[in-house]
Amino acid sequence: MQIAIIGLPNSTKTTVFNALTRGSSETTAYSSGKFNMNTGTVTVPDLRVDRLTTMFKPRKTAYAQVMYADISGLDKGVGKGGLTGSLLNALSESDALLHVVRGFEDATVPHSEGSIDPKRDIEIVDIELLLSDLGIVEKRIDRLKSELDRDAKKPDRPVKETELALLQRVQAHLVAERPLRCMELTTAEMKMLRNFGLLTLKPMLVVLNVGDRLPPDALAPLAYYQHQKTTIVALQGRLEMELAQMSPEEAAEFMPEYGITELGLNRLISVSYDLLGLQSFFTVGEDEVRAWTIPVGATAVEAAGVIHSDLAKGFIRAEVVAYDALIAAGGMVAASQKGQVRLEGRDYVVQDGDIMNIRFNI
Ligand SMILES: Nc1nc2c(ncn2[C@@H]2O[C@H](COP(=O)(O)OP(=O)(O)OP(=O)(O)O)[C@@H](O)[C@H]2O)c(=O)[nH]1
Ligand SMILES: [Mg+2]
Repeated sequence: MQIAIIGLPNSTKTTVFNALTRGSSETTAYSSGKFNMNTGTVTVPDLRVDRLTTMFKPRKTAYAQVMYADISGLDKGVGKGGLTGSLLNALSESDALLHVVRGFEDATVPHSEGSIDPKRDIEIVDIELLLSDLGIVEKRIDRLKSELDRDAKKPDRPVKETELALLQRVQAHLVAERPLRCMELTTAEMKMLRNFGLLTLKPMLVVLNVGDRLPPDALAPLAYYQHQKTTIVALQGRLEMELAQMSPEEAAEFMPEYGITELGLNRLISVSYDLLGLQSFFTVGEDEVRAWTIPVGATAVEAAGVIHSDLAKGFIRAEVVAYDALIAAGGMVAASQKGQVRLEGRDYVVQDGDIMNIRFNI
């Protein structure tokens, strides 16, 4: 799972990336404008994993992880012929976009548009993404049309006609400047569009870097931005980066000084996890307590496959107990005595927080 960080030059993308990944990539007041990509893996904090660790005292604890990619070089104008090359590839291959917008004044940090205006900046990048999608869709429409003209009697004609009709709907949606994630699509249509790597179809999270002070109404100017599946989070970028680069003890000491009780980036990480439509199930034992990532709707056999392909191949049954039931019972044996541990088959739809033990045979 990869989330690509995008935004105008100098919009503080690398700062947010460093905050998320506890990294120390160079942040500069002058944008290089060149394409470059850095990736980092982020642990998803989860109180449930902490409580399971207390309960089972395993030798090892493993949290869910998400990869973030810091991408530079997305500038107004590069999209005149659509985003191209390595930049477009990197964006199309990601599962979601994290769009960083600058919302603070600082005379020492130049702004590519010459003034601070988050609403305008969001629109510049949004239009860029829309144009890129429109370019891809129109190229495909032209091609389908000429194929349909040429081979009037080919057996795959109905399939192509269906695709053409869908793409024309998609085109109209984009021309109306609406991102594709707001479009009503059936599962079959989603599948048809999946291979195009369309950018506005991806879930998007907007991060407003409010700078060194967090006003209580920080998000008010962006209230209009209510696209479906878009969440806006305010973050004190540089402060969060600096705290993330400290040891947890040091950070805990500094946080009261800045009047914050919880790292903003922890919330940001959880929000992006939800945004991706992801959820966790857990495996527990003396050896390891571990969170595994699956999409919402995944079945028991799919979940088994995330652990190891052999578990999916030789799947017999899953022993399942809900997180809350296990905590309430106080332990596995007690949960079992209360009849809370169920046996489920391969098609069981896994629920967020299920604790699973896969029985298999190979
Ligand atoms: N005052 C202030 N400055 C910040 C804050 N966050 C980032 N900056 C500064 O903004 C400048 C740009 O930050 P970067 O993170 O390098 O921006 P970027 O979007 O990665 O830039 P490019 O990759 O070059 O396009 C740097 O000089 C940062 O120190 C903040 O919260 N407050
Ligand atoms: Mg950068």
